[in-house]
Parts: sequence; structure tokens; C-alpha cells
Amino acid sequence: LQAKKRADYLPPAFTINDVKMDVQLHPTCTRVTSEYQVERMGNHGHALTLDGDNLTLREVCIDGQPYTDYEQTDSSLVICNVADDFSLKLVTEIDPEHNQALEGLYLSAGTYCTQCEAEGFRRITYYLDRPDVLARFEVTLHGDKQHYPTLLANGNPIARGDHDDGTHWVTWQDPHPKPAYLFALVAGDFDLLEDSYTTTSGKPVKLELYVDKGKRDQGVFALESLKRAMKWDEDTFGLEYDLDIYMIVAVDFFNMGAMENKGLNIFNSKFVLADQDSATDEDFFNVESVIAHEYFHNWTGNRVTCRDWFQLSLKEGLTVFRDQQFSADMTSPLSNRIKHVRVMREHQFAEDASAMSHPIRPEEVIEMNNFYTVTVYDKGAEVIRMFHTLLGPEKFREGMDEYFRRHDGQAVTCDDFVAAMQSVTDLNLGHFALWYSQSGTPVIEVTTSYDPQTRRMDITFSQHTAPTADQKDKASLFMPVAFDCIDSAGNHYTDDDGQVRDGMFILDTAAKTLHFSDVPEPLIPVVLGNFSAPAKVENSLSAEQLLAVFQYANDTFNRWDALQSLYDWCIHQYELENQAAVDATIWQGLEQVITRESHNHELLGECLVIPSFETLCQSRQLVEVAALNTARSQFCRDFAQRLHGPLETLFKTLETGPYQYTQTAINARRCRNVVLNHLACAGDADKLLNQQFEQADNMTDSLGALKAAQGHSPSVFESLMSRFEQRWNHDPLVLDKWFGLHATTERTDILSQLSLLQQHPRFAKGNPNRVRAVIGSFAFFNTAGFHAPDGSGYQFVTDYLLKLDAVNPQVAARIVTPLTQWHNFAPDYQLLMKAQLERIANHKGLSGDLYEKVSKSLA
Ligand code: B3K
Ligand code: ZN
Repeated sequence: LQAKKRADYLPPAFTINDVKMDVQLHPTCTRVTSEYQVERMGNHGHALTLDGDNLTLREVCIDGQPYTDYEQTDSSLVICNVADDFSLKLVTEIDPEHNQALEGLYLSAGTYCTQCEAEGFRRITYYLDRPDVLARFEVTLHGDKQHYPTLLANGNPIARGDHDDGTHWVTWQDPHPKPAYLFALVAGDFDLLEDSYTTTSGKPVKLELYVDKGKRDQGVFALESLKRAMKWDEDTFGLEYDLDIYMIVAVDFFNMGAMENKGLNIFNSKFVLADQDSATDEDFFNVESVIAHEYFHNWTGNRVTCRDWFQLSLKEGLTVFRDQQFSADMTSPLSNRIKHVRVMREHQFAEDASAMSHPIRPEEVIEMNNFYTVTVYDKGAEVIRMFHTLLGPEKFREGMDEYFRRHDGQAVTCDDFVAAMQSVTDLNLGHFALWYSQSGTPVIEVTTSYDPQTRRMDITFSQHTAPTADQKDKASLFMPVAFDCIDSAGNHYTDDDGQVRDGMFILDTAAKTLHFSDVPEPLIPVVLGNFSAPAKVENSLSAEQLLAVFQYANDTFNRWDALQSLYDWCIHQYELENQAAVDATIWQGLEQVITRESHNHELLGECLVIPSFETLCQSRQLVEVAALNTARSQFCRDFAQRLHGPLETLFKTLETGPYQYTQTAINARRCRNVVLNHLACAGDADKLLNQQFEQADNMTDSLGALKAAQGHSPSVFESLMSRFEQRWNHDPLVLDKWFGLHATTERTDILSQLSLLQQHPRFAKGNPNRVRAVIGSFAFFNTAGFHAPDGSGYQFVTDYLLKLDAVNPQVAARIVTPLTQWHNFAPDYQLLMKAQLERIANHKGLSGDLYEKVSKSLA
């Protein structure tokens, strides 16, 4: 398998301007007739090479005449001796029912649907399946009227009718030229929610949301979210919707979250269906943010698309940034920022330190589906956020306007985006653009020196990016560093040379020093407010200083972060068996945090969360899993016991009353469930757990009780889990929470538990949501089970992946991720993990997806 390189990009030799498709739906033999207007690009004599995968070719015609001068390979159809302009007609047959990879056209529990990004259209018909070929599509679908009363494709319906044999047909026309990855079709029998939206310029848009029969009420929140997103994009970026109709279809079998097909989004039902009983606050949040994300793609992705797949972050980083800003405006900036920083620290930093390390614009790809990563998406969004920070909101908006002015209707590159931003600012973005090509996580080291005689203080920031698997040499990055400086009494200081402006300075060299004079005592540097750059900070502050940062820093994110660092330091003392270092002043300090902030449920709800095992791994090397996990648990227990009084008092003030979905109520529920977990950890909370489960009138609190019981009260956990199962047996999305809880429970017989879960009547190995809930949760989040010292966890996951790979390589390649991150673990673990990776590498018939990730991590 050969990697493609970014540097090898060539423009297409031909383009296709118009596509007419006729699709006769049939479970095992769907017949696709496509007619293309093809045009030669430039002066050359090459044949026309179309991409195809798993297709049965039945007919080739050129300009209406049967044509035989062509060759077929496994992955292409080469048509020789063609004119400069011609029409090409192809008839192919495909088998949706046996398409378990869920790429191309497939059946999701009886509903026909498609997934074409990145390279799935070639599984429907032969085509120039690359994002820089943009064509107008007209699509006619034929299907059984009784089973598939709804027939959908992109754009507007322009004609429909019945055939004599009980089938019917609908023709859809999409006026906007688009790359094939945005093509979609759906056929099924749904409940429909209808609404409408009028854009600022007065254009009416029909909104249609299609869900499984009987689920109409669970679609209401998604539809409301869509309208909020449409309004927000008009208000914030002046961007209006551009078709007469916007459709969203929820399906059960889906490899990812959702897909932004032009005018016809297809969603994993997990990100559409939500109501008070069955969805947590987090589920509601996710529905709103994914609905918005896909909607925002209409401009950032669809109107302006990517020239080639190496540019994926052009649309994904930008759209994630846009959805994050939207969510912050709809809910709360602080908890949003913390949520996204957790993703960076838990997952992106880990990816950047692994063999899969790649820049947000990758250089080499074997299987494109492997690059829909936290790096391209989330680090990509952090890079866009830095533009926003550096330029300020007004200039950023100007830059966006210019980007659309220049590139509407085009397929462009990340460089084009940077150039549009550059055109509105005097700041030289040349150096900044290194973020697109350099991988790895930069570390900012903060060192201080204080001279009591002269009362002068220097604070030096040095940056360093360690070599990564894909790239040895690293240069200094251009980083906006939000900065504040306090003394132990909370006074704020400014630097002598005024390098810090509006609370920020630029670190663009290997090191920079800030000077302070007339300083009464050593100052405390407060660095990277609001996570102003995707970097790690090494700032050796003492426990007292961290508590002072919490008390006095201007930036709330810094305050939260100070406690995270404090917990990390404490857990490290436990690892060193030096518990005594976590002394009375620290416990008192933490007690004051709780009592002083007891009214601030949002801040406290986040501050009382102890860093996850995954986050802790990122500030350690060659992690001794069992030792770290034990140290973390011991610290959690001491935390819960030492602070039991104030936690209990706080808990009592957090009576949340009847369910409401408002930010205040969400914050209170969040805080309450975080505290409940500590109370359960302290022991003796069985009554409380039962009570909360009993009385909960919403899923957040039911699940909060289950999670708190999970690690701390096995018998309560068992009994509540079986009641939960009985109540929710009919609802697969809710049952996924139950599967996930079982799979993440740390117990010695976890592997037999996992086998039982797989035999559960509701488990379906062809459904990615089920597989992720059981196997994915175990591999990603069951620390003790996955990293069992005898290697049994690794082996279990590997056994499963080898079977899954034959069916759904995309999902298999995602779940293998934790194994590929072996570098960060102690040698004994490394050996066991690598042994399983070797097994995968030697497996016959391995997919390109798994091959790419596994071979890289063994190289
Ligand atoms: N663009 C899609 C992701 C497609 C993934 C293909 N393996 C969803 C999104 O980012 O909005
Ligand atoms: Zn996206």
C-alpha cells in the first residue's frame, strides 16, 4: 500500500461539469446509471481515469454510442482515446445490503443511506472522486413506494411520479456545483418534523427532520438547535443558507457523528434524538453542537471546499472553531473552553506524542479516513482560534469575509485561508503559518529569578517541541501567550518593557524574558490564560502559589487550571509515596475553594473534577499504569474523606428541583453529580445513591447516580444497573450508556463481563454505536482492564479488532488508537502492546486503515 504525498498534488486532467444519475434501489443489486459531461483540462493526451471500488460495470457509452476502448482495474476504470468534450454514460451495479463498511450506499436497519466523504462515492459509481472536481448533480431515485415512501437527494425536488409496479420515483436537482463527497441519497419510511426559517434577507427555507417512526418528540430539540445555528451564523458571520430546503435524516448505523452533504445532512441518531428522560445535559449539548457543526459546513466546507484531502483542516478546523464559538454563546464560555481543553490534553497531546503524530495539514496519507483526527479537527480549531486571538474578532470577521469573497465556489488550500487572513492585517502571519506544517506539542518552560537586593524579577519563557515520529527537526512556533502576574496577596504587575499588551505577549523565538522592577517578593507567573495556544506549560509553582493563582488570577480558565496542576502535583506525591507532602495547608486551601465558591456552581463543578488518568499520562513519561492508577484513586479517596464536610454541605445546597434545561440548572446538576461522586468515594453513600436514582426526573441525574456507584459501591451499582436495563431495554441509544458503564467498570472478571455484553440481545456487531459503547469504551477508558499487567486486555481488544476489520475497517482503525500509543507506557506494558500490534500487522487480508496505523506504530 502506497502513501500519497501532499507535495505530489496535480490538478485533474479532466473535469466533470454535469452529472445525471438514475438509481434503481434494490437491496442486493442497485442499478446506477450515470451520465457525465466530461471536459479535458489543458493540453495533454491522457486517457480518462475514473475511481471505482467494488462496482460491477454493465455498460459504457460515449456520446450515446456503446464504447469498448477501456480497461478496468480493482480501483479504476481507464477510458482511452477520448475527445476533449464528451458525454459519458456508465451503468454499474452495487450491493447495499452487504455493505457493512458503511461507506458508499448501504442499508441502515432497512433505510438506504450514503456516506461518501472522503472517498465513498467511488463505491456507488465510477467517478473523478476528488474534492477539486465540482459538478451540478441531478438525481432520480426509484424505489418501492410502500417500504420507501421517502426518497431524498441533495437540493430541491423537481419531479416525481409512480411506476405501474408499485414503485415510485423522485428527481432532485442541486443547483450548486459540488464535489462528489457531498453527494447523498436516502430512502426510507420516517416520521417527519417540519418547520421553516426565514433568512435575514427574507428568503424562506423549509426545514425537515426525518427520524425513525415513533421518535418525533425526540427530534424537537435538534430542530430548534438548527434554527439557533442558522441565526447565529447570520449574526456572527453574515452567512445565510442558500437552498430552499434543508433536510436532516437520523440513522442508526453510522461510522461517525454526522455528515454535511449539501442540503441533506445524514446524522448518527445519537446526535439528533434527545429528550429529558433519555438524554443527559451532555447529550443535549452534543446534539446542538453537531447540528450546528454540520450546518456551518454549508459555507466552510461546501461553498468553499478543499482542493485535496491534505487540506481537510481547512474545513474541519475552521468549522470546529465556529461550532465551539456558537456553543459558547448558547451555553457558557468557561465550561466550553474547559471541555475542549480536556479533549486536547487527553487525546490530541497523546496523538501528537504517538507514531500517528501529524501536522494539522498532513504530509502523507494511505487511508484518508484515518486522518479525521483530534489533530486535524481540534488542534486545527485551536490554530483558527489563535488567528482570532491575534487579529481580534473584527479583523477575524473581515478576514472571513475576504476568504468567501475570494473563494466562494472554489476548492482551495489552507494557504489560501492564511492569505485571506493576511490581507486584512499588518501582522506578518508567515511565521505563524508553521502551525500548519509542524507536528508535535510545544512545551513552554517558565523559569524565574528574583533578586531581593535590587527588587528585580525576570521571568523567562522558553519553548521546545520534541521530535515526533513523522518529523525530527522542530522550529520555534509563533504563539500568543496570555499572561498575568501576581504576588501572594493578589496584586497584579506589569512588565517594564510593555511586551505584555492587553494581557498577552507573543512568543516567537526560542526564549523570551520579561522584566519587572520594584517587586516586593517573587512573583507568580500566570500563563496561557484561556489556553491561548495548544501547548503544554511547565511552570514549577508550589502548592501555595497554585492556590494563590486560583484565588487571584484574572482569567477564570487559569484559576481552574491552577487546581488541575495542584491535583496533578498531589497525585505525583502519592506516586512517590510521599503523601505527607500534601499537608494541612493544602487541604485547608481546597476547603476554602469549596466554601468561598459555593455559589459558583459552574466553576466549582469543573474545579472539583480530578484530572483523568489520560490527562495525567501527558505530564508523565513511561507511565507505570497500575502505580499511577492507584495513586490517583488514593488521592481521590483522601480528597473525598478530608473534604467530606464541605462537600456534604455543598451537596445539600444543590437541590435542583424539577428538571429544566437552562444553563443555571445544568451547572447545578453538573456540580451536584461531581460532588455525589466524591461522597460515594468517601464511602457510606449508598442511601444517597439509591435516593438520587429513585427520584431523578432526568437522565443526567440517573446516570450521575450510576457513575458514582460504579467505582465505589459495587452492590448498589449492580442493582441500579439491572433496573436501568429493564427500564431502557427498548432504547438502543440509552442502552449504549449502560453498555459503556459495564465496559468501563474496573473489576477482575471484566473480560467475561465483556463477553456477556456481546451476547446481550441488543448488542449488534454491525452497529458502530454498540461496538464503540462496549469495545471502544473498554479500550479507551477502562484503565485497569485494558492495561491488565498480563496483557489480557490488549489481547481481548486485538482479537475483537481482527474480526471487526473484515467488516468495518474504519471503526476498527479508530478503536486501535490506544494500542498505538504504547510509547508513553513503562517497558513491560510496551512489550505487551507491541506484541498485539505485531499480531495485527501479520494478519492476512488486513485493511489499509489498520495497516497504516499499525505499521506506523511498529516502525
Ligand atoms: N465531514 C464529516 C466527517 C467525514 C468522515 C469521513 N470518514 C463530518 C464532519 O466533520 O462534519
Ligand atoms: Zn466537520
